[in-house]
Amino acid sequence: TPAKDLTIWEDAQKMIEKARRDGVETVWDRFEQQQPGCKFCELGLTCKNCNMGPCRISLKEDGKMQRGVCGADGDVIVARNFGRFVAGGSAGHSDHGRDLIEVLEAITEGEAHDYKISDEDKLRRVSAELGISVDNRETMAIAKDLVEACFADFGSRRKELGFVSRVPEVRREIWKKYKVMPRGVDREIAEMMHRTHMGCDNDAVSTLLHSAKTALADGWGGSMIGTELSDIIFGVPTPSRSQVNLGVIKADMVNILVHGHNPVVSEMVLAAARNPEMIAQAQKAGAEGINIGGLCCTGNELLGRQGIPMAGNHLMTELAIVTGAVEAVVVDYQCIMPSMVQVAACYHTKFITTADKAQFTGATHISFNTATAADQAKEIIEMAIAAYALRDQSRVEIPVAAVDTITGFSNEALLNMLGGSLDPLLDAVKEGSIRGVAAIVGCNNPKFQHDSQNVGLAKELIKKDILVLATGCITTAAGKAGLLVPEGSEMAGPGLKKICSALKIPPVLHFGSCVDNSRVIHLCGLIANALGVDISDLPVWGSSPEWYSEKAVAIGLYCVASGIPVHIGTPPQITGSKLVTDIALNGLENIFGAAFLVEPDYVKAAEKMDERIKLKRLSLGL
Ligand code: BF8
Repeated sequence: TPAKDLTIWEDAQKMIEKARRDGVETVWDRFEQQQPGCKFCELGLTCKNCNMGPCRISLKEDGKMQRGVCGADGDVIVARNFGRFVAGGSAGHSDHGRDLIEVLEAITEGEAHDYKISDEDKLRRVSAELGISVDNRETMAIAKDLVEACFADFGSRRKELGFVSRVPEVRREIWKKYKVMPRGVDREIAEMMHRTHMGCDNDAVSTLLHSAKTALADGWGGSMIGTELSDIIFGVPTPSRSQVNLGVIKADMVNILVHGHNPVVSEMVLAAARNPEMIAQAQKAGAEGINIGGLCCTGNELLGRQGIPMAGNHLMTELAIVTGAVEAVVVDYQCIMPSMVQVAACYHTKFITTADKAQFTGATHISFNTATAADQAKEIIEMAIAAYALRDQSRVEIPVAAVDTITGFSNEALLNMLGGSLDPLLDAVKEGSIRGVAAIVGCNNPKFQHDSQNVGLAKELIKKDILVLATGCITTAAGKAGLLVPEGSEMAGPGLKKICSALKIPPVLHFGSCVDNSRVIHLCGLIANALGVDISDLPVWGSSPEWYSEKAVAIGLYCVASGIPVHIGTPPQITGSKLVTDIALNGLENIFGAAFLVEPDYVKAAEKMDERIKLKRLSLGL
């Protein structure tokens, strides 16, 4: 397949061609090798939950293979598989959130000298929200209570999660009615595993409702804790200028790319790279200095808080190494292709893992520990500097020049920009300059031409005066397309263009990493409360056109259960069950006032999203 059919970007096309010349296998090669996929799996009709099987259910109605050995039918099997998929995604986000509680705990115990509380105001604000007394109390005493409150949200001691207080009352009533009020984060995930063990929840509807509950525990629990504690420890994102694409890799520098999700490692690597002693070492090795670039969501964390440029999104991660100019890729966890080890081995690149729960055979592992973080980060930088000496400059190709962006929005930054109140935003929505808001969650999937849907949908939506919030891997795509600078509003409709010019903001606002979709649901809660309505009454959408991960489905489901309809470009593996598919596309609307829309064509998707926005505006009397 010609590279131009695989991706819309010049930097990616050139690197795919170079990979082919260099004999490097990429995600697209492996995708092709996997075709055709297994139909039973695609439909969700395989079950491997016990050893009487594995089983598969036939769609032919000839009486054979209509049930697994245990007797489960296709609906039950599809629902069980989907439930475990959601549990996997929720576990990923939430375990990330828990890691931040542990860092905050270590700070309060004086065991993490390299970390600090960067935003005391936010610590106090969030703690007060969770019912912790903050008046006349020392910062560390409050932080200790916050640590306990957050840990409690993971167990089964509480009746409901702390941040559920941010959810409009009417929505909470719906959750109570359908028994999906999330309790402990770990509890819902463990219960999902229990329910889907052979012989437990054998009713698709019941399993799906618990899937929603598990996802809500992620969104309003694990993810929200992850976001809020990251802000407290590393600072609340504020808009700043930066750059994106493979052009952020510099031929004359020691290039280190951070990849994964948790800022706990990448922030330390960044701090070490700024250390004059390290820079001097790099210069001694013949480089101009040390350059840090981001990949995927930990890239988003650094981009939002520190303005560190973004080298690429999910499908760019292998290609970044193919430039031949990357000394080290430092990873923590999630969305890191195991193939990175093999790609790195084709060049002089060190592939360094840091999380004991995400180890890769063939990688250099540094068991990262908050007590020794700065020293370990220094060790990583030294490895990269040593690798620089091994770089073969004749194999270096940096395909394009970097593109400018303004990134790092957050609810706080937004409020600040609006002068401290949501009113100007609400007024813009009321008068129709901004007709609605859509949050696009990144991801790439080789099932689509890379980023074609992400960019296409964002452009269609802003044309219709729908403000776009970008999280995760769409950030890089939007940046490359010129949508993350105020001038990008030239591509927007007249209303949105007017607002963007007045506020000097881009038509697509970078709202952080995937965990930061908690900012999006929080914002929706704030807007709904300000208008005195439910979240499902708002002219809002979530979308993940090129989604691939379990986490993306967890996000989609917690948005839907919170009242935000969600567009996805491909269905999850549920289409083998008419019942489950119908619930996802329609039934959820009756329960939560929002459901999924599956539409692989971004133009049609934007039209359908727009239709609903029109209806919602009408019912709000706008
Ligand atoms: O959490 S957008 S490909 S990197 S899953 Fe992964 Fe998707 Fe990127 Fe971040 Ni989110």
